Amino acid sequence: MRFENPIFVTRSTVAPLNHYSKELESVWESGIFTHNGPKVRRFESEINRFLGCDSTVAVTNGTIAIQIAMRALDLTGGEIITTPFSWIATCSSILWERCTPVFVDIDPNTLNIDPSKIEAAVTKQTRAILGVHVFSNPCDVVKIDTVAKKHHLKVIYDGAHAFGVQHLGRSLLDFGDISTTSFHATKLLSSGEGGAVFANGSTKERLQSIRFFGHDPEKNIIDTGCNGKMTELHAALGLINLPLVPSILQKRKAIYQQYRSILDDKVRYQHFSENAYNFSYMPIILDSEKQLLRVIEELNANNVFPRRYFYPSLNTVNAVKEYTPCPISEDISSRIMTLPSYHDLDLKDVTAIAKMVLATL
Ligand code: T4K
Repeated sequence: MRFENPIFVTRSTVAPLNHYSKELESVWESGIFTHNGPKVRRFESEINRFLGCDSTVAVTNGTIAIQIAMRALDLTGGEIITTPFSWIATCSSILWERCTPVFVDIDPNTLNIDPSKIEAAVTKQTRAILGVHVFSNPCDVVKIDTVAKKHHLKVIYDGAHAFGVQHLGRSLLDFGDISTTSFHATKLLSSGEGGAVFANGSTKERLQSIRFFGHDPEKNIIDTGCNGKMTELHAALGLINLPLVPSILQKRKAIYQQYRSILDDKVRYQHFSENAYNFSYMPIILDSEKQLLRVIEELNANNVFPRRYFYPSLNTVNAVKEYTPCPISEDISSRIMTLPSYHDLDLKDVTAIAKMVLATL
């Protein structure tokens, strides 16, 4: 069966257009489009309420979120221990901040940075650990925290995928010195482009200042900032989409279960705890890259477009000057892909896609 219309890896879930126009009326009335206006402040407090925290600082996107986090912790110029299995933004943010990424290989089951290998990578220049909750699967935050404390390192978690996940009794985005997330159009919660940094106390105040040219609330210049402000238009989109998150979570879980019920043990999956996962991605691990490419070719021929998240392994990209072997990440990267999953994807279509994969295997 060939789908008439293309099925992409994901599709933005958005509230009806008239909800957006309604939300925008007050923006048009006030003429306030940016500078942490009422929509951004309400978006932050609604996220706090949703996640059960008080730490949200909305920013332009999930990439600037990581960069602002690094600035707020004064990491510029240091070595940052990180994972090679992520989107390029994790690594490019480190390079953009004139830091050196030091790659530590991943656990082949969780697909997150292997905490037992971190300590061996610590040097006198190490300033921080930057972990990624891959596909929303929580890093081993307890072990990472222990190593960080022992060596006086800062911890940042890139939680671009991890919105809505609760772990050890609180929001997964409330761990580390700073956590970050993304509200890109492809994410569980979309504001078109957008992101947030999460921290408490003086770190939160510093993040608020850095995103706004280094101003304090009275507009005195107290820091070297940048322009990382979310606009009122993006916050308005985030606000109308936030109430959809519980039903998106439910639907994505149903899609995940449907794929697994058909693919069964014919492919491998990321290991995760069902209570701390948001099912926003549907990663499957094949036996080899050759098999993976065959499956992709077959799906493409049927108008289905999965994505190779994440490929290539970041320790191998040109921008990274020194190659450090990370055999597990390089191997997984070569044979993992994510299948289509989004709110209005019909379970019948999921069944058909899963059967196409099976047929190719
Ligand atoms: N850290 C991690 C671990 C990340 O995964 C990311 C981003 C970041 C940091 C940085 O966050 P941001 O700075 O992006 O906020 C996508 C996203 O651009 C990117 O946000 C995401 N991770 C990455 C994993 O995936 P592409 O290049 O795969 O997107 P694209 O344009 O191919 O879109 C995929 C499908 O989504 C399309 O086929 C259709 C659908 N789509 C796409 C867009 C742009 C929509 O339905 N609406 C849209 O507006 O990167």
